[in-house]
Amino acid sequence: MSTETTASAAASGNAATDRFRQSGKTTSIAADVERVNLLASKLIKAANDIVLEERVSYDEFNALKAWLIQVGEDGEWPLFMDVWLEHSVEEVATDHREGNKGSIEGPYYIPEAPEKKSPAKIEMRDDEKGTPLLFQGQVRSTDGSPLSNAKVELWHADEDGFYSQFAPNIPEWNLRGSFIADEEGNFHIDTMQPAPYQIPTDGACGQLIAAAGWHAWRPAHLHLKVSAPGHELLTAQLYFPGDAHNDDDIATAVKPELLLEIKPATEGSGVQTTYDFVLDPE
Ligand code: MBD
Ligand code: FE
Repeated sequence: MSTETTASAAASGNAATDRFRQSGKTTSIAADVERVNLLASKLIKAANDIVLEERVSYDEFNALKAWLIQVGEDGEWPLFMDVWLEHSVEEVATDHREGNKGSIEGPYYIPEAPEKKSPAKIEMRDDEKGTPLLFQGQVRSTDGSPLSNAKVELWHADEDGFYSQFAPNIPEWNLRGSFIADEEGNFHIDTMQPAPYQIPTDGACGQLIAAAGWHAWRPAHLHLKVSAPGHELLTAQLYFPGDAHNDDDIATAVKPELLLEIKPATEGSGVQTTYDFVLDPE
């Protein structure tokens, strides 16, 4: 198979790296000398403490150097950062909230997905594989008032665990959409149940996972960004009961409040779930 037809760590990693560079999130903090001094000094001290405590050898030092070089070559810094660090950043950023718990964004969000008015079906292939999933609910403020015309952005992997725009041969906006709720904040989205997701095993992050004897799995998940005027943007993930990796997500991004309740569909085949979001006023 050619590299054009096979998902590879370097292809998805480099796509995520390009996306990040274009995302507008790369604003410099270099003007804040004191803060950079504090954070960089602490990081370097933590690394030196490990070397001294664990008596790290030259072989280990050079293995790390080679591995760090490879992370860059595979474009896997976004993956590494989001899998092993973002959950703590998310915790700090949202611990003041009274409304909905959120979770990490991860490396595969794309802004400005096609907008549709709810009720709607997400973009998918005619022969999209999997179990149809009706995802519905209401968006409210912390005082209980419905947020009319709230926006629910949804993106997730397909039945094979691949994300459009990061794996080859998937239509551009497949399983990605931006849905406008009704006047009562209600949304109704027809999609397909995603599969559990294994982070790429053939790149530098996969090499670390194998070398350390870890596993590469994230439980099946829906990614969401929920927004309404005057309210804080909620970035979240929702999970499916019974998934083998809900308790040992490689990205440490599962919270009990984010577990869905899944029922058989009342119309047609597949399953359905209702999940209400509560946004904090700004
Ligand atoms: C994903 O789909 C994801 O959500 C995260 C956090 C990391 C890698 C792949
Ligand atoms: Fe994901």
